[in-house]
Amino acid sequence: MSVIQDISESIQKGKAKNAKHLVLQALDEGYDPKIILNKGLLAGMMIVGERFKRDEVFVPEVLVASRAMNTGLSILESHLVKEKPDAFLGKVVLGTVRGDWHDIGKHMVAMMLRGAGFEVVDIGYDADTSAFIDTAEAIEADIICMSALLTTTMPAMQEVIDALKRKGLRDKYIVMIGGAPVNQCFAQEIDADIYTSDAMSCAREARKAVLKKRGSHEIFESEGGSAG
Ligand code: B12
Repeated sequence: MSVIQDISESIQKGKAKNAKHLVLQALDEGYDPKIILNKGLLAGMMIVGERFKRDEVFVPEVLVASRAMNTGLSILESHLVKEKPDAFLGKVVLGTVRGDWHDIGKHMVAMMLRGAGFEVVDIGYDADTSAFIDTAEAIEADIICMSALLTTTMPAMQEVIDALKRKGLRDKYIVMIGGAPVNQCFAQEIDADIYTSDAMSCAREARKAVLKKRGSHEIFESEGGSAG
């Protein structure tokens, strides 16, 4: 069995220490960090997700798997985002919305945003409306990024946007949303500025958006993307 399969197994079994050692071993063996992420860590997490869906494993098992996943992810961070960003792009407040504990995707988004040159203030999971707005005001953020993994917590994204409107702050911030159940249609419905489906495109669209807001004439056509 390859070290990549071992990594997937370690996530499925929720063995955080093993995950850490195996990720280091895979890096030593010269594996591309993206392969380690996609075919090792995420593949393992997806298998856990399928078992969870079929009621073969329950919240405690998924929780330990998530911890192992986040441990592996933290080792990979500096390898995934190697290049030093050429410029400081701006500040982002990032959190998973109220009622929602899912934070693996959020960690990946934070990683990619930092790699792109943003300062990211991560307000964690189960973050309420005031945490997003107060933090954005306090650090003079450019972007508010919200993550949700449950259909039942998606409305909390709208609450943040509605509160921004009530306070007369809506146009001050670029609002980005994401997470598996979120889509472009929902982004339009709640008046978010940008939806993207993954962490890489989140960083790319965030970069485009701040530069556009500042009136930069940089040309981005060659980068593609799925901005809303
Ligand atoms: C791990 C997990 C948990 C863990 C979370 C631990 C943690 N630290 O994150 C625990 C055990 C706590 C958990 C609990 C629950 N979970 Co859960 N969980 C999952 C699981 C297996 C994996 C999620 C994950 O990490 N995916 C991997 C990451 C990398 O993907 P991602 O989050 O989508 O992120 C990517 C993109 O979406 C995007 N992105 C994410 N955020 C953002 C933000 C922005 C701004 C942008 C632009 C992009 C972006 O970029 C990321 C990387 O590319 C999923 C199943 C699945 N296959 O997804 C179920 C799942 C999400 N859970 C589910 C459910 C039902 C629950 C519970 C209600 C179960 C229960 N009965 O208690 C509870 C709710 C607890 C709560 N209040 O939140 C359902 C949700 C169904 C729904 N549509 O509402 C799922 C889909 C499982 C299922 N098939 O039934 N869960």
